[in-house]
Amino acid sequence: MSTHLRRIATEEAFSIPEVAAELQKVVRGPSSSLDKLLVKGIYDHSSGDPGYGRMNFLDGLLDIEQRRLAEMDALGVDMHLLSLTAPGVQMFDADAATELATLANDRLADVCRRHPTRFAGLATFAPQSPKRAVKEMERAIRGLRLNGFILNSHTHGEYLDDPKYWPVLEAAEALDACIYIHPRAASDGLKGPLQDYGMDSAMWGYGVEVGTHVVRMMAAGVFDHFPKLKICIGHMGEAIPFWIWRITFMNSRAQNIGRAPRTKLSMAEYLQRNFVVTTSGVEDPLALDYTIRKIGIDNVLWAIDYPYQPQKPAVDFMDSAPVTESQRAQLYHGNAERIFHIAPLATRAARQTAQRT
Ligand code: 1WB
Ligand code: MN
Repeated sequence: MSTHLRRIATEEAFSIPEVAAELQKVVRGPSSSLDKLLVKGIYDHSSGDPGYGRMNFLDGLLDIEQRRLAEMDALGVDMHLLSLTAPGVQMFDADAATELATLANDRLADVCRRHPTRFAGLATFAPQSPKRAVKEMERAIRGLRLNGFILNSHTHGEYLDDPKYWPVLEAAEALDACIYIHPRAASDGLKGPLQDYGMDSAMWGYGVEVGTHVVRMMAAGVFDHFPKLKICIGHMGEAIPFWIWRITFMNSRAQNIGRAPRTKLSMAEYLQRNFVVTTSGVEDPLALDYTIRKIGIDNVLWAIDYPYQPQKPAVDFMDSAPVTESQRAQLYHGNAERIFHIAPLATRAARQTAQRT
C-alpha cells in the first residue's frame, strides 16, 4: 500500500499579459540591465532571438488553469505556490510597478480562490516605493489571503540591507509572511564578468546575485532588527549552505577588525533561524542530503521551478530522495504548509481518503 504524499511545489512562476507587455517595452528601451538578455528571450519573439524564445516559456507563464493544471494532475502534483516571474515589477518606475503589483496580486488571488487546494500564491510588491509596498503587502495578506511574498533580488541595484527598504521587512515580520528572494540577473555593479558564455543566467549569475543579496543582509545585522523575519531562497540555498562555515569564520574576523558591523548572532545562526531553502532546479541527492544536514529538515522545501524546469524530473527526484518517509512528507508539504500558511489536509475525511488509496 502506498499513500499519496501531498506535493506542494513552492517556486512556480506565472505572469500576466499586462506585465509581459511592460517588459517588452523594457526590451526596446534604454536600460543597460543584464536582465534585458533574459527578458528579450522570453517576451520579444519578434527579435528572432533563437534562445529562450524557442523554448516558449511565455506560454507556460501565462497559462495556469489549462496545460499546467493538466500536467499537475497527470503527475500527482497537488499544488503550485505561484509567484510572478522574475524580474517581477522591479524594472519599472514606481508608479507603474505599484499599479502592476496590485493587478498581479488580484489575478493571483482570483486563481487561488477558484482552486483553493491547487494553487496558493506569493504576493508581489514594488520596493521602488516602500511606503506603498507596505500597504500592498498588508492588503495581500489580510485582504487577499495570499501566502507570503516574492522579491526578485535587487531593485535598481539596491538590496534589502538598505534601511530605506526596512519598512518592507518590518511589514513582512509583522504579517508573519515569508519573503522568497528569487533570482534576477546581477545588478549593474555586479554584472561585469557575468556577461559572457551565458553566465548571466540560472547557470551562475542568478545564484551569485541572490547569494550576494542575502550575505549583505546577514552581515549588515538586518536580522537583529527583525529577529522573526523569514527569508526563503531557492536552488538549494544558492550555495549559501555550502559556504556558511567560511562566511561565518571570515565575518567574525571582519567584525573583529572593524570591517563589518557587530551582530548579535553569527552568520550561521542567522541562516538557521531566519532562512528556509527550496530544492528548485537542483535535482542532486547529494546536495539535498548536505543541505538537510546543514540547515535542518524543517527548513528545506520542495520546488520545481516551473516552467523553467520540467515537472516530472522534479517529482522523480523527490520520490527517490534518500530520506525517510516522514522526512519526505516534510519536504513535499509539511514545511511548506508551516512556512507559507497553507491549510493542511488534516480533516478526518482527508486522512481516511489518504489511507484508502
Ligand atoms: C530561467 C530560470 C529564466 C528562472 C528565468 O527567467 C527564471 C532559466 C525569468 O532557467 O533560464 C527561474 O525562475 O529560475
Ligand atoms: Mn524560479
